[in-house]
Amino acid sequence: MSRNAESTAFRSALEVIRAVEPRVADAIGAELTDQRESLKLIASENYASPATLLAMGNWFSDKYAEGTVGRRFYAGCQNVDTVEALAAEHARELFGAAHAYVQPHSGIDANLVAFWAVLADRVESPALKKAQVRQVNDLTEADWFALRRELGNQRMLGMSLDAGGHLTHGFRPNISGKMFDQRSYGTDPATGLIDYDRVAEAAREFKPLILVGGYSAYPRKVNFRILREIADSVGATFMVDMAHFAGLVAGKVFTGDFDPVPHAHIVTTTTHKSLRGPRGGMVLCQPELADQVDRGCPMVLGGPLPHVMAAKAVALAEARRPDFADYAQRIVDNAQALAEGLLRRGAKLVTGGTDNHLVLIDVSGYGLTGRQAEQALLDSGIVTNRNSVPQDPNGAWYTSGIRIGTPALTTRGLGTAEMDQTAELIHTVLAQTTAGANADGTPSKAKYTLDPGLADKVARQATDLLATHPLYPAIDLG
Ligand code: DSN
Repeated sequence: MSRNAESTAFRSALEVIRAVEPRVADAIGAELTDQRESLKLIASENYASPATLLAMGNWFSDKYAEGTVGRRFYAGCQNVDTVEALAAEHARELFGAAHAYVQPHSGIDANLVAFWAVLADRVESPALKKAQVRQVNDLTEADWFALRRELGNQRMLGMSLDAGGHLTHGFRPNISGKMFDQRSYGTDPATGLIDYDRVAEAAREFKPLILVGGYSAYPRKVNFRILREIADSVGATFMVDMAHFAGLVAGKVFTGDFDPVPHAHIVTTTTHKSLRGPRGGMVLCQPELADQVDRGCPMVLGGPLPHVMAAKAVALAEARRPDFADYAQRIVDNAQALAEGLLRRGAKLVTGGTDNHLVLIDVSGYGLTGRQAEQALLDSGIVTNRNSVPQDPNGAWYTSGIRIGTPALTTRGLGTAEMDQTAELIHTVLAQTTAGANADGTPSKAKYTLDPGLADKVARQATDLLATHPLYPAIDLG
């Protein structure tokens, strides 16, 4: 496809939008400028391909398609069937999965589908069998009441939030924490690594229905074979949320014990992080859970988003190409170069490095909170997010960490030499930022001082670094 075609497509789209609401067209254009000019180190973000982006902007958005391929509650879904079947096929082939469900709208949706598939399989189905009825509508009021209590009284064991787990793995502010009695496994305070013996001990004591593996801020590989053995030893279903590292699994950087798909009963993911697809979610599972997973809509989802499923099919086809494996390896090479560059300059990193796409800086080493560090970096044109570190004394709002990731910059084509330059920029800003004080003289967790001249200088250096690797080089909006 000619590069000119991409430019024409996006220019024409903006022209059409501008004729109706020019401020939206302007905001879309401004977003491209912002993304082009900022050093994006948010570990969960990426840049989808023009083909993926364009697959979302069309009349598929207008179609209702509740149900599954070939079994819809609406007529006229033959084209939606085509893209949903394609996306599922690409997902199965890419990950070597027995079954793929591509309807979830986001990561939390994917996790809810997975939780309810397990609850339906392990709690609801036996209750229906015991009552000798086929479906919940046939239960007596008393049996239905008892089943609802049982569904709401199940246990989940997942990674603690401050060790890098995710809010949707049973934490109270999220619906998963209101559904499940949750207990967490943390990491070894000395090394920051998962201590599998401690996980096994917690599983033996707590006897969860579901053991959850996966993380959003843990910079190391996880041995899913061991976690599966732990799950089996206590009769738990093993679920892995691979949202952050799905691209590394797809690109065969994580194989064997570190590939969750052959080990877990059920795997969830988003499609827009290291996998580089559209914003959305997906569930992969073993055959025995397939029917329950396919009931995701109407169990927890509304109508599927056919335009996003079309984009998932495109992005998953891209991920099946040989060059995606090279991309995935470069993500990790870049994260390791970034970690080494930071360590060499004296930064303190959780676990002392990384073997995936992310690095967690403990900014207490610079005398800062995560919030102060995040803002100072943003002033300097570097986009990151603050994140808790294990046993964080500053809680989830101020935090003591900065999480940085390389999927997006790797998509732009930056390599290990540029990661060292990036480490220099980050270190310069953090080392030159001073924590501020409240009016009463007590230390502030939010205020800080950074010389604006230095911030501007770093921002210019960041822009220069990015100029060598333009984002969407074929797209000229005029
Ligand atoms: N918001 C995503 C992240 O940044 O990790 C996960 O929900």
